[in-house]
Amino acid sequence: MSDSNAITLTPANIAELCERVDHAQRTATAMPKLTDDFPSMTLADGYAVQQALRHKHLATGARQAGWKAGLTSKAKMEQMGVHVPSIGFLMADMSRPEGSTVRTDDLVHPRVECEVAFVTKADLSGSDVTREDVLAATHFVMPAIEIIDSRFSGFKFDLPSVVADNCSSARYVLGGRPRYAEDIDLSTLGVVMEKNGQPIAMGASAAVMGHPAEAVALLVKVLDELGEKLPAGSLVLSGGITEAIAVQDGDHVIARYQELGTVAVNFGN
Ligand code: 0L1
Ligand code: MG
Repeated sequence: MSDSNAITLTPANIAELCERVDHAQRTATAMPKLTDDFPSMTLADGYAVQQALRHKHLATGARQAGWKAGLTSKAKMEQMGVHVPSIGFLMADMSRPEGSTVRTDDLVHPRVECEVAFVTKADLSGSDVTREDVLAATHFVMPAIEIIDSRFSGFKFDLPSVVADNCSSARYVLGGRPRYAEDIDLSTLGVVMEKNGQPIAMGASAAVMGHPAEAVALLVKVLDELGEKLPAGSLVLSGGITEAIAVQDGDHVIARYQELGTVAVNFGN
């Protein structure tokens, strides 16, 4: 597999893989990694499939809420055996209310991550955007739980396949207390995640590329390579502070953030 920026798939291949991923996501059915059939698939091919999927959602009239950065911590990259962060899109209908119950029957391998969510007030674009640019364009930040769901059987995948699968995006829950970014130290925020009343993962926001705004800057650079920008009013999930924790029917998860309050979600059917 090459990480070259060249698209090698034909438009017909991209359309076929888009349908394959969409079916796996909609029916919660595991599929083999895409590189089993397309071994020379590149990272650019993965993004081409992801963009086709995004356009398919938009064509139905669904609203895009924003984007997410994934695989942003060294621990997460090691856990997943990949070496660069990646991005995915967030549709408004992936959002679930704080304290609600997420259906596990609609998901293949659900796992939860604690993330800082950014809401922007100015457009961000270009290949040289910095952490400072991101902070200046940030309206406020909120605590979030991202529910990721890799659709690959046996949980076996590589970077082009994960990117095509929209970086495992599935659901997200916002909650807690929105704060202006300038009122808190975003690099040292602590978070403790509890599952069924037991602390199960903890970390500090510096785990996300030293500062979560760095992950947002990286996301804008990837968008630039895709010919896109981050419009004002976007929601951005900046990447998991903690490792991803598997969840199942009956689980209750609460993330307790320093300065930002708590976010809770239940899993059931
Ligand atoms: O949100 C993320 O960090 C994306 C993770 C993609 C790989 C996985 O399913 O763990
Ligand atoms: Mg994540």
